[in-house]
Amino acid sequence: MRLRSTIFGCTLYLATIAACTGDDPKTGTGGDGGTVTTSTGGTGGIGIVGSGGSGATGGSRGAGAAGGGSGVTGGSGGAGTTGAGTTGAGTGTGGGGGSGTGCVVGRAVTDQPDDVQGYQVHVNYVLPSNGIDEGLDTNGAIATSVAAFSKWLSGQMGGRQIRLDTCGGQLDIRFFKINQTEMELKAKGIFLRDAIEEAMSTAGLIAPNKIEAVYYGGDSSESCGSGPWPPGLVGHVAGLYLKGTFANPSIPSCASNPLAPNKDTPGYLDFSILHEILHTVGIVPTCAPHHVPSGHVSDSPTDIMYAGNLPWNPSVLDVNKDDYFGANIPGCTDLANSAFLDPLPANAMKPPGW
Ligand SMILES: [Ca+2]
Ligand SMILES: [Ca+2]
Ligand SMILES: [Zn+2]
Repeated sequence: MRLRSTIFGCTLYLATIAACTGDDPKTGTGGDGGTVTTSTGGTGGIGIVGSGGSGATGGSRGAGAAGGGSGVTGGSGGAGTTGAGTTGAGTGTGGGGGSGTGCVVGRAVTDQPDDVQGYQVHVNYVLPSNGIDEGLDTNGAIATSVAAFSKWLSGQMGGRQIRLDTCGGQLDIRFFKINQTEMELKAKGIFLRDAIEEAMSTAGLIAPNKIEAVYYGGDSSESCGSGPWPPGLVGHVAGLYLKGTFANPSIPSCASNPLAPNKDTPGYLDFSILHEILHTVGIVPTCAPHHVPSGHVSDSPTDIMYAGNLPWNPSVLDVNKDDYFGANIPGCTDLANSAFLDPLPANAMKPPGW
């Protein structure tokens, strides 16, 4: 079924991951023994350690002097044996890496093992096939942006948190490249978000219990972000379009806005991706007293969900708490009851249609 996207006005025109204990893939300089995902000792090459097991399955890859790739200490135990890669033969060294978490250091191309269960926001850095890779997933830029909006949101919610997908205590960010060019995707117009969701869905990258927050490093013709808005449009991908450019020269490019420089200073882009995440949860519902189409409020331009003619200057989550956070309107979607919150509210609600 073709999902129809909704464009949200609101002038949305607009670190490095620390080592996980015991599972530190270190890029080798030896021969390329091939890519492995789980090593049994001695296999050369650069790989990602699987969840740290014990004994034979959790062994380490060899640190081959002559080219067996570099070692990854994975799991506990698992003495390596001599392994042969495609081009290099490595000698395995023993495991003893402690309790591996299965988290990678550097770029992850999978949804890594979750620290917590339940509904959560998983973060992605997505590029078109010919997109410029700025390494935002590995240089701390996206992690800082997420830290900034989530800290701000927590402050607005009295210490409650939106549940983020983490691995080994660090934000889990997945890298994904879409097999379509930047221009092909830009040509989708208001359906860019749908195209991203479709590509990720086809690749099996959308988990039923997750909002996939996408930092897209490509162009957009319509906005700097968009999101689904259930129940009218049910979806999992909330998109931020970092390189959006517009036909109207009076509208600044999305890239004229920087990502947050630190966790205490969320800015336009950081508020924008949060705005789209809140849409994805079902905010603002039509039953809210200040609702204006589609999924916004009209009562103040300081509201993160504001849309209207005034410049958007987000600094408040639901001004007067009467529309979508703690409004307690029977039958109305309310962020305070969302299953995405930590601690989990009593009678926690999934987004409508999930
Ligand atoms: Ca994960
Ligand atoms: Ca309000
Ligand atoms: Zn919006």
